[in-house]
Amino acid sequence: MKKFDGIYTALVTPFDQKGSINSGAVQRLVERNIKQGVSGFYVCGSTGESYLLTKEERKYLLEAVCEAAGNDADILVNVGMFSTDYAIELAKHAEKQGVKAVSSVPPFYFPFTMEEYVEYYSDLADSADVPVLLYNIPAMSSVTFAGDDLKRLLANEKITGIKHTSYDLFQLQQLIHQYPEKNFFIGHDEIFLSALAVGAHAGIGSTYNIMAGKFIKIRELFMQGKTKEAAEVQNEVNNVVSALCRVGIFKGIKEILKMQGIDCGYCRKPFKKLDDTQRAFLLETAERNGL
Ligand code: NAY
Repeated sequence: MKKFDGIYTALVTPFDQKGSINSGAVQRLVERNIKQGVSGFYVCGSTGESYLLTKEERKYLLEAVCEAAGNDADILVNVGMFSTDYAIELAKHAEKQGVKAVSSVPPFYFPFTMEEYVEYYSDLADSADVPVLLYNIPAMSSVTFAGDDLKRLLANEKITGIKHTSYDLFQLQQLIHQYPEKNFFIGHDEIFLSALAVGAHAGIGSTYNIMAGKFIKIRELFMQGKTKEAAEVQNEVNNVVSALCRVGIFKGIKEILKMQGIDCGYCRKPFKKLDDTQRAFLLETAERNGL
């Protein structure tokens, strides 16, 4: 089983002025992140506005990212939506693109039973020859994987890990200890250092788009035992995350990317554009924290 290590940028989806996917910007963003030292990319996540994309756009975006990354990065992709068939179609497409794993949010909107979620993930695991990562994001999905349900899910050899987008570090620590052979990605950038301290080896994050170098530095300092210095870099990260949370994370990341020279357009409606006050506050915070 592949063990994932390092940081994986949850890519934004760049749009051009007409609102179509901008493959040139995809390429620039992917190349810049690879130069900064990321291990790979997480495509079509929440950050990628995947639920505002059509199925064809999701496939096109994945193909553009795979082409831009070549053999220089691992590609992971979220295939989740409402239905099993939809996710299976995307998983089969992803397998053909050579991704290293597919992940999926639990099917949402309808309140499915845990039995149904468990069957969903085993259907997905059976559908394509590619490892599956569970996506634990209770704040958005209202589903928390734990206890015996998780045991059943992780007993499936093709389910090789979890993207843990939760602030519950107690649960993360226990899981890492109980399932040493599986992969655990921390999905909240603001607790990246804390997650390393409880044994996480990898992260998937939206703010890596704009500051991958800071996360790589945190990891390096942590591995050298320099936790005080690592905490200082995490503090800079958190000042930016805090400003992003105030104005809207994905919209804000796209504004900062524009400031950094990679125009990724605006998030799709119903997201609104930042107003001038929000933009000035965000960019000033970003600059003050070394971006
Ligand atoms: C996704 O699907 O793109 C992710 O989950 C990436 C991880 C991000 N989670 C969410 C829900 O946005 O980077 C985090 C998050 O934006 C950051 O920690 C701020 O809370």
